Parts: sequence; structure tokens; C-alpha cells
Amino acid sequence: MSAALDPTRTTAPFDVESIRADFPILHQDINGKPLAYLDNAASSQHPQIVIDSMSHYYERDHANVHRGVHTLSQRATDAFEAARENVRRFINARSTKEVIFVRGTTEAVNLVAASFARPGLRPGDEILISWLEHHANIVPWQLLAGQTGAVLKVIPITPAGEVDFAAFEQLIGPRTKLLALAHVSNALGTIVPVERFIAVARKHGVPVLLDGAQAIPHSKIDVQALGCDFYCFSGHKLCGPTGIGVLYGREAILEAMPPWQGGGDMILSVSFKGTTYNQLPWKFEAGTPDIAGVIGLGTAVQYLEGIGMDRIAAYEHTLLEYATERLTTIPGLRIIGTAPRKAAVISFALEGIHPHDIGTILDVEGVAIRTGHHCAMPVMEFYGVPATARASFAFYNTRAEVDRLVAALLKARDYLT
Ligand code: C6P
Repeated sequence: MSAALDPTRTTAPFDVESIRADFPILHQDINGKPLAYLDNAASSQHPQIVIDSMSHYYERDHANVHRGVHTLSQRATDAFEAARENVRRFINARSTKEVIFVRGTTEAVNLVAASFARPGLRPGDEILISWLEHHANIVPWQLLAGQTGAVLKVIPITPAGEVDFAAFEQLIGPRTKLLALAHVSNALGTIVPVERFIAVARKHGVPVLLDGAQAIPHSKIDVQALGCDFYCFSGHKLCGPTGIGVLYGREAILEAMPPWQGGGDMILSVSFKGTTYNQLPWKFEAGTPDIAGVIGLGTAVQYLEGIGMDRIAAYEHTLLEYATERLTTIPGLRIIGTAPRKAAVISFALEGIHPHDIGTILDVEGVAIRTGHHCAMPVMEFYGVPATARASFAFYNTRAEVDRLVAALLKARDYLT
């Protein structure tokens, strides 16, 4: 077994330098300065072991899955399904039947909208989301509301960027057919105490979808303990490849849902008299999947397990505290989103400087952050800003990189004001 996948690594002291050594991309200069990659909420980077697993597949095992009796097809199928088991274990789903591979969080939400919500929705029924959502957890519901006459209700947020629980209790009711919530806000970093929301939803018999895109990279996710009905996430924020993600769904619910796309692999038999569908999870995986992507994701979650998600959460928390403390010393800097419980994401504005200019100057200094509306335009509207600058940290970032961020921001401030 590769040292990078060694499960005993979880017992060794957290050694960020040895972790950084796993990530080849981090060791380069950008504009003549060492890269400080602080855009992990957009996409995280890949340890060598993930890259190797995909190269190995392409070099040795590539063939279509679930289709051939020949050796390569069997190897590809075995690797593909082994990755599904890795993901099942990672999120503690009861069965691999509950792990559907999709392109990412966006596709997972759209699948639930089309296949779970749409068939039962009547005019006047309600879907409940919050003001914190990423567009991927807004627009599919707006489309659905337009198609069915259902109403999209939005739970307000507080000035600190928390979802207003009291308002939620007022908004949920007999017409609510689904509660769809971000577990962690990508724009602010707020950790939403979803357990409280789920408990209330249960009392009302309302199913719950969680957008876990920003939660799963930062903490241990146990879908059974959470008690949600759907959990959506993307591989590329989890040290895995782009173009692959997961929809977790409770088996009984998935069984009752019609397929959402038709084609190869999702059927047992097809004739013009009628078609019977495949079992879970394949019923929802029409067409040739992203085999290398699935294999890469399976390796990524194994790698993260080897480090330990609890240790990742603890390390990132100290980094977040350090960064928050350091950033607040910069004159004119305002942190946007000050909830007491946050993942390692900091959105901010610097007085008198457009966020895009901050991003450009930071790039000259080798510091990569994201600027813009972060696909969360209602959040920007709430704070009355067109955009923010956002630094987002991973377990391979260091305090020295936080210092570089602060130094680069001071430089941007001197230069532009
Ligand atoms: N947020 C960010 O920089 P996809 O694109 O399907 O992999 O993930 C969409 C998505 C859904 N929900 C949340 C909470 C997200 O943060 C994202 C992706 C990136 O914040 C790209 S916009």
C-alpha cells in the first residue's frame, strides 16, 4: 500500500509539510513567487496518489464498465465499483445502492429536482431553501417552480450570515414538500447547524436535501447520523477530479423515484413493448460514466481517510482562527460573514478597492484567491456588495501562507489607495 493511503497515518502527528509533499502542484512559482493556493472552495488540488490512480487506469485498465467479459472491462468495472464502496464508507451510507455517481453537486441537485420533486409537485406546493444558497441550489428549484406552479420560499439570514432558525420554523408548513439547504456556505463559510433544521423538518414530514459541496471537504460527514434524505457533493473540492460528484439518497426514496435520464446501463431490458430499469444505483447512471473520475474520487476519499477528517477539521480550524485574527489587523478590511461556526472560508472587502483588483494584485504575489459573486448573488445582494474577495483554506495550507496573504493585501492597499 502507498504511504499516502496508510490508515495508520491518522495516528501520526499532523505534519503539514509531509502532507504538502503529496501535492506536486503546490511546489511551483507563480509570477516569480512561490504559489500560495488559497482558492480551495472553488477547487482543491490533487495528491500524487489520485493522479497516479487515474494514470494507472488509463495506462493499464481502461475499458468500458459493466459491459464486457474481457479482462480490461472487468478490471475497469472492479476499480469503478471499489471506488463506490470507498465513497459509501467515507459518508457512512448504508449501502452502495445509495451512492449515485453524477457530474457534481449541480447535477445531483438537478437530479433530485427532476426525479424526486417534480412528479409530486402541485401548484401552491412549497420548496424551502435559504438565502445562503449557491445558485446550484436555487436555480433548479426556480425552474421547477416555473414548470409546476410550486412556490420557492427563502429562509432569511442574519447579518452575521446565519440561517435564521426562528424564521425557518415560521416558514415550514403543510405545503412544504422539500427543504434544500447548504451545509456550509461557499460565499461566507457559515456552517449551518443542519441537524436542528432536519429535526424540525422530520416533525413536519418534510424530506431534506443537503448541498454538501463545501462541508464534505472540511469535516467528517455521516449521512446516517445527519438523517438527511439526500446529500450532494463534488469530487473536485475533495482532492478528486472535476466532472465527478455524488448524490447520496436513502435507498427507499431512490427506489421509488423514476430514472431521470434514459440510455445504456440504466436498463435491464429494452423492447418496444416496454423497458425495465436496472437496480440501484445504476438506474440513475445512464450512459458511459466518467470512469477515471470515479476512480480518482475513490482514491481521494481513501487518501483523506488516511489523514483523518477530524484532524483535517481541527487543523483547518486553527488556520481559520489565525487568518481571521491576522486579517482583522488590516486597516479598512471587513470580513463578510461572521457566524461563530465557520469552515475555513473568509470573504472580505477592502475599503476603496474592487475585489477583482485585489485578486489581480495577489496573483502577482503568487497568492491565489477567488473574487466575484461566488455563484451566490443573493448573498452579495444581502450585504450590498457586487462581489467579495475570498480566501479558502485546505489542510495543506500553512500559517506562512496566511502571512503571505496578509502581506500581499497590505501591498495591494498601499498600491491602490
Ligand atoms: N462552488 C465556489 O467557488 P459544482 O460546480 O457542481 O461542482 O458545485 C456547485 C456548488 C454547489 N454548492 C456549493 C455550496 C458550491 O460551493 C458549489 C461550487 C464553487 O464556491 C464554484 S462556483
